[in-house]
Amino acid sequence: MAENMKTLGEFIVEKQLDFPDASGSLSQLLGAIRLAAKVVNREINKAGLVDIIGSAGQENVQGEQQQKLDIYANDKFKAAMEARGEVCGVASEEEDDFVAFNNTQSKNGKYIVLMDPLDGSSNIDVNVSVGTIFSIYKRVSPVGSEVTEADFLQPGRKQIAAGYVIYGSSTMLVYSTGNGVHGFTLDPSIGVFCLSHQDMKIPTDGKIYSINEGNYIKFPEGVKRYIKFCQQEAPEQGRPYTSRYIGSLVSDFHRNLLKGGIFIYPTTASAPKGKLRLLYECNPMAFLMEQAGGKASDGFSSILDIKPSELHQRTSFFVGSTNMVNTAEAMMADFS
Ligand code: AHM
Ligand code: MG
Repeated sequence: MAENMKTLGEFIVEKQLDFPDASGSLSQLLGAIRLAAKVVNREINKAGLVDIIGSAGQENVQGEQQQKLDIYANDKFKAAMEARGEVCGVASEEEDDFVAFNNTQSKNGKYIVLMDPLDGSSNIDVNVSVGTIFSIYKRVSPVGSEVTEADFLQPGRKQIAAGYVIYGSSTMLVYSTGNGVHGFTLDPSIGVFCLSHQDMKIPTDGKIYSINEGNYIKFPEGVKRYIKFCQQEAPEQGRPYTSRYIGSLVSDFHRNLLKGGIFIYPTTASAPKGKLRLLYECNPMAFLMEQAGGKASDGFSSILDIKPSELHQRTSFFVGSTNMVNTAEAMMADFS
């Protein structure tokens, strides 16, 4: 059968059949994410029309307040998860604290979800791709009780699934449950995600480096050396590399995953802990990258081994082709 004649829904069920004891609750949860992704995609596609059909702060034709898209995405993903009862709580980049779902079915849910509902949302105004990032863990608190902060502060290594949605020239959902990374492209004419990228693998070496070079003078010495290394003339090793930086993590990550490359958001003099959030952005991307055969680090050691101490914790982030991350780590070690 042609690859793209398989839907995300069918693929999830097929994978579940590999585990005869599976209850199907993870499949239900992925179904909730798939549904919310389609709803958010519909709104993002209309974003440029907002000034024409009514700007934020005004009421739309149904008398509902127009919401900022990141709040809208947060509400839709949260609602889709609460509706299924598989999830006992959610933590989101959009919320100060985690949200416990307190109905009886949800309290019996096995999973917690961490998400960045609309990453890179400042890019929407200029019609650049944005994304949703999600991360799924089994709770550590007893089933039936109210979810606790400890459920959310687990190291990334404990993730049982992670993924992202990229609202790009095509909308795609890319996810892993720990058995490879699989990508599905939304066919807007039928509203269905179709399998388009099975078992994605990042090349071990790449030729693209992605970093906000405007911050160069604030970077650690190891990062400055690595940038110079990327720019050096060494044709036999494929250098100078190409610089590509969209400023939308999901898009930069997705391109590098397909083509090979490294993305770096280091600590800077003005952001000494880095900018990106460990739980909502870096852990899920690190899980996917390792599943795709690449590497994710804070510059010195694996992102997935960090034991989080707070929900909105930040970290430096080096992610991409294994050999590129290794070289960057070596330079970080030399100048630390
Ligand atoms: P956000 O969560 O506030 O949208 O910020 C995260 C975004 C990432 O998508 C992107 O990699 C990064 O911020 C870009 O930051 P900068 O503009 O400092 O380069
Ligand atoms: Mg973000």
